[in-house]
Amino acid sequence: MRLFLALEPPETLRQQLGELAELAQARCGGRRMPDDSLHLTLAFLGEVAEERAAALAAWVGERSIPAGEWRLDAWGAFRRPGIVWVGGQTPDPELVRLHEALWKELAAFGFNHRPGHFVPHVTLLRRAHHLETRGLPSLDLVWPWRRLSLVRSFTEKDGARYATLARSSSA
Ligand code: 2AM
Repeated sequence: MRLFLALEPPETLRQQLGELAELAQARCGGRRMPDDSLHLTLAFLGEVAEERAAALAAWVGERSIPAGEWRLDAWGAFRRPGIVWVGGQTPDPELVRLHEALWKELAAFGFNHRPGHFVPHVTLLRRAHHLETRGLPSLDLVWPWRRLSLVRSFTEKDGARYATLARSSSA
């Protein structure tokens, strides 16, 4: 099964992000992420066998992560898959630390972190036709995060669907 570690937004923020996704879609086209799928990926694990997935779920369920706040103040786009996202103007240092600490621990499960620059972001649109985000409203949102989620991704005909398999306890 395809798994990743993520932060899930608090409900009020989820709604705000959904409204931004609607505005962005009107301007950029493409497919809007359903509100209940909005998330920040901290570590993408790819295909994981069932037994290892159960061990990962237990590991997530038994731990906590330090609490933090992520400031969302920038629109961005990834050209190749046509992604429009919201995130920070610079990668948030606390999230970068968390991302690095998680990958160190994941090594104990035999996962290797493929080198690549970590850009914390929330994907709002996929397959956008225009990647121009100028003219969209300026952002200043705060995402208070407390818990880590282990999420499974299912591929369906109209896009990916996600199911949360485990959550860490509150810090
Ligand atoms: P995206 O939203 O930028 O596409 C489930 O697919 C989650 O894992 C999404 O947040 C997706 O990021 C991310 N993801 C998918 N493939 C990935 C990869 N090869 N490396 C890092 N993140 C990936």
